[in-house]
Amino acid sequence: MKTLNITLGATLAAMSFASIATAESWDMPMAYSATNFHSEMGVVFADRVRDYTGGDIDITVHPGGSLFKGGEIKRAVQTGQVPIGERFMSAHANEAPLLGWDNLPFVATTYADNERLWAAAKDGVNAQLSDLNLVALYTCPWPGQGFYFNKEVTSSKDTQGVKFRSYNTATATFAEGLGMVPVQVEAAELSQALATGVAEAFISSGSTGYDRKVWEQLSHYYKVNAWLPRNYVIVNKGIWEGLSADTQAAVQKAADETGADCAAKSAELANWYFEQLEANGMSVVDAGPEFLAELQTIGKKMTADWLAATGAEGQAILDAYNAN
Ligand code: PCA
Repeated sequence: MKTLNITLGATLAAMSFASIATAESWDMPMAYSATNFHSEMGVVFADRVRDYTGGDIDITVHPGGSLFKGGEIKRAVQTGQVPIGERFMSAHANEAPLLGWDNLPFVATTYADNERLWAAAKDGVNAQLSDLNLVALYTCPWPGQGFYFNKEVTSSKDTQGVKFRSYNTATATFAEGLGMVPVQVEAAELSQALATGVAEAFISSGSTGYDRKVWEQLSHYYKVNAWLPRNYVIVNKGIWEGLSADTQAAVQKAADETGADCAAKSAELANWYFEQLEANGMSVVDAGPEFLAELQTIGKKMTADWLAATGAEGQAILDAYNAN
């Protein structure tokens, strides 16, 4: 009996040594505030990964650009400074144009259409990410994009010279088309940019306006629903490929479930955000016909620019989307 106990004890010690040896702690920088649904879902993802890998991968989420700023997260993951991180996908379209698939105005304006467009874009996007030493685990859409201003706007005659916070090159193009002056600012720094006058307008969902309490400076939100851009959780390709097939499957299961939950949460919250903006004194209305017509004209140019940058690959995505 004693021998058996000793053997058993030694086996348990070896087993726990083995699990300590393979357990990994991963820091996961995220760009948006801790209470934003993307960040909350990042924590759900981390919990699921811990659960499904039996504790082998222990992810700590760092929201709000606290570990790396939004603009630094992709490079940090690419270079392995951190194994995993979350970022706004179309912010990287200047480097890899296909990643702007979700930033095409008025092409996919519902969650269902955004999902269909992603289905058409996914393989090409994943191939570009692989070239960048990245693997996407899940993506999650923001609610539809509209315009924030500090005054009533009925057409581009009201927007000339306005300092406009953009979040990628495509939104800078939009701003220029409206005679505005773009300045790129991370969401985490948006309140400060508005308070100091660096920016006085921007395009985003109700979500970011709510997170940043923009009613303190701004008065009008114009619903446009121009597109539903996505965040993605990306992992360093070398680190990913170093995981066992079982661990990869467990992490991917966590990712698939979290991506679906996150999209559902986004849809559920979309109107709630508008209610909060209104409750805090903002006017939240549909963009007027003149303004909308101008946005549609600029939008066509933005899609043409994207097709020029992505060539046959971009066209194939749109063709596949339109054929469905
Ligand atoms: N909020 C993010 C990106 C899209 C959105 O709705 C932002 O404004 O930075």
